[in-house]
Amino acid sequence: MSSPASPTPAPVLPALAGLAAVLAGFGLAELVAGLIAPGASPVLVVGALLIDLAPAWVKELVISLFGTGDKVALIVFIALVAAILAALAGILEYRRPPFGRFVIVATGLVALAAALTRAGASPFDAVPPVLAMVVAALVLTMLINRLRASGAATAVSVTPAAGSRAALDRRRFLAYTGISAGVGVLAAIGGQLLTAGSRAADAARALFTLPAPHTPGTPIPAGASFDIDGLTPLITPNAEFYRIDTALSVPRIDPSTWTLKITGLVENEVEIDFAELLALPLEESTTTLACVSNYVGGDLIGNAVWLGYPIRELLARATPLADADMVLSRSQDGWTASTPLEALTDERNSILAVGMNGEPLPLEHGYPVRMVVPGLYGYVSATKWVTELVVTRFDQESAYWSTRGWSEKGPVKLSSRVDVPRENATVDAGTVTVAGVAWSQHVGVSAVDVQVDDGEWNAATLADAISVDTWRQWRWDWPATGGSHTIRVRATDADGLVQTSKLADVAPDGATGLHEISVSVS
Ligand SMILES: Nc1nc2c(c(=O)[nH]1)N[C@H]1C(S)=C(S)[C@@H](COP(=O)(O)O)O[C@H]1N2
Ligand SMILES: [Mo]
Repeated sequence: MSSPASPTPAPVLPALAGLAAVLAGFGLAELVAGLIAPGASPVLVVGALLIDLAPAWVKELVISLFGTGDKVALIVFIALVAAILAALAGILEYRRPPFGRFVIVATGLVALAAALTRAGASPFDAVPPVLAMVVAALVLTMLINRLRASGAATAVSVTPAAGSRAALDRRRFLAYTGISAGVGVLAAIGGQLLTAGSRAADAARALFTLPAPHTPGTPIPAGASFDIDGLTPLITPNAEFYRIDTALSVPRIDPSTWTLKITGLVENEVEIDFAELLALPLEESTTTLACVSNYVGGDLIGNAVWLGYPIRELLARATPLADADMVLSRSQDGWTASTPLEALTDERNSILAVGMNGEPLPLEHGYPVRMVVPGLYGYVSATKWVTELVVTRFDQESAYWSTRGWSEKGPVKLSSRVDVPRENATVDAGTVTVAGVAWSQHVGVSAVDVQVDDGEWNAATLADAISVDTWRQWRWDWPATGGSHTIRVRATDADGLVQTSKLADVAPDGATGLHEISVSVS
């Protein structure tokens, strides 16, 4: 028989063995993470590492492709890479042992490094990746040995007895492979259930009743919103509020353990706990929050009624030294933002927020406490899960995104958006309502103009302003005639600055350009 000395089956079976081994290791690691080290699951720590390593252009690309589905996209990406490495490990282990195990150990070491370098990592966080690595390597060795036994049998299957033994070995191999993969999947599901169910933060938030505001916010004028189908609501419901952050698993802080420290260039260090914060005279204010990654016409912007305490008052207790010019705020998971000290001490409503639209902050929007600063993009001001304010100087410290290609200061740029009609809508000739929002946080919008094709600019009607810190709705009745048209919007701020038509990318400090939509009129 012309059987080769070392039979080489199609790479499918070794690849399957690799996948099953990695699933088993990964699943058990998820289960153990759920039991002893929530947040240290290998997928999450590797994801967090990738997020931290991504330069500005990658973040921008991912957000432009997937929007707030960026985290799902990242997990799918990690799963794909892991599957490719697993298949490769299986094939290598079959052809050139122990190189398959080397691939697994190398990948495991990356996960281990990722787990131990996270902010606030504990030694327990080493357990899930080490377990994943050991289990995957053992299962891989076991499965490949099975496969080799069946392959060896195939190679000499000259007699019917040897042939049926080969078939039996192959069935055994497939059964063990299936069992390994199945155990892995079940363990991973168990781990997910554990992490979702047993969290002090969820329970505390569910029981927490928001205190009534000591100072109610400026009432929202009746004329602040138009009743137009498809127009963005003036106040964004919490469930629809955009979410952008680097936290792959939402930090869950038990409020009874939460404190905020004010340190750095101050005369007195200040520390305050959650009960003390809630006992202070809380104020309500409506502020629009925007992300620097919001492209022209995009929806990474929202407006909410926040309940919180002025940061200026807490900073006054700490008394910043004369040479300080920045506050580096830090979140529980180690993210940082650099806010000009002045934006936190001047008269604007810069707050430590505990409430959002009449509810405790949702977990993903920073529960129990976040910052909200009118006029600055979120990446330099809106720290969620905030636990420390370091009073410092721009020439001494840099924040998370400033070290990744984004500008260290980020005032929100004057902008406007058309919501109605929708892009590419078909409308009937006659009077068509064109409407949208415009914003220039902390300066205020004074006018909005609309242009059809290359015609005149027409003044839109502005809804009443809540304050200079919120977006304003606008509307314009368009006498629409048949054909295809382009509608373009442009805002002017309270200082008379007209929104530029010059295109700028979102990096490094926010997009510019005019939003335009195409419609056909029939
Ligand atoms: N802890 C933490 N806070 C954060 C971020 C983050 O990654 N981590 N992202 C910031 C960015 S870039 C923005 S735009 C806002 C978004 O707040 P939201 O998710 O509540 O809309 O949060 C800011 N606060
Ligand atoms: Mo952002």
